[in-house]
Amino acid sequence: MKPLQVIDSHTEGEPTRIIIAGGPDLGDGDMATRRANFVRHHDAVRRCALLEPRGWDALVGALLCEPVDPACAAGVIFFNKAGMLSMCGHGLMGLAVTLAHLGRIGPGHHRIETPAGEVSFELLSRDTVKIENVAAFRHAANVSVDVPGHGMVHGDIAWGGNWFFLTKDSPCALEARHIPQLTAYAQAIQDALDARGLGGAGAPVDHIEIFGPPGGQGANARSFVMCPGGAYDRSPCGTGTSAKLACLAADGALAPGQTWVQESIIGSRFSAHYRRADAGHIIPTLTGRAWIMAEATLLRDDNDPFADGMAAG
Ligand code: PYC
Repeated sequence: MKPLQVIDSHTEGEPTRIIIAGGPDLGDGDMATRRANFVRHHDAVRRCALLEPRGWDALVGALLCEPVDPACAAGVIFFNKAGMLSMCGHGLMGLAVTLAHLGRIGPGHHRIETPAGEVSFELLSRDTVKIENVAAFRHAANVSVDVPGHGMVHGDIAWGGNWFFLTKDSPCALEARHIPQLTAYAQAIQDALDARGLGGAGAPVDHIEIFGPPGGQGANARSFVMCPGGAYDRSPCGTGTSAKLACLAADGALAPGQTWVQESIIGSRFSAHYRRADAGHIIPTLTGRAWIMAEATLLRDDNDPFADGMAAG
């Protein structure tokens, strides 16, 4: 493995590490094909970049790729400590400020290829990004799941670029001091969903999103999002906010163009709205802020027993 050149950013508190050079050659297929190649042959790159001792629990990774369509600004494959992500809203905002930092784009509209499809964004300033996500939709409403230790939990299953189970049932207030309790609760829901094989369109639901009242003025709701592998999203989660918009749209609770402000568990926010698409789907638009934190080269020594990351990290 070559040294990995990375740029670290955070989006409303949630970190993204983008591999800008030294990553594997995945061929010239579309991003879904390259992701399959990445999983099959190069998972050590994901582990090396994200797991301890070089990374940490919350870190989301991204591999910058040449796009198939040269009119796109880039292609990208997102991943985290547990495996691959189809899309990542906060990561896309981090990618936008990273491309600007590298001088590859200026303010204005740009398109990015992802495994979930093409996403566009507008760089509004050096730290503010508005993204138009892939189509989102609600797959199932008011699903009841028996969660050991918690009883029946009710929620919706929706796609926002990843699969989410969204619930308003919570054992405690959505406050940062309750993060360990919320994580254990979300994991219990995830285990119950897995045990029942509940998912959407043949894929497992692997993100749990819990809702409660907002903590501050001007927001509509606060959310706690647990990502695959058990880390919680410090941002309001772009694909999770998209899934929420799809549920609100399906319930007739939010009109097209109407603003929805979603808070994260640490109080950071995305502002969002949607337009209608075909087949009852919606196209979500999300605005948030991201900042560059570091430029680094990750080195890997074959004699290092943790060269490819620690299994527990
Ligand atoms: O912002 O979509 C998102 C996301 C997914 C996982 C972590 N963040």
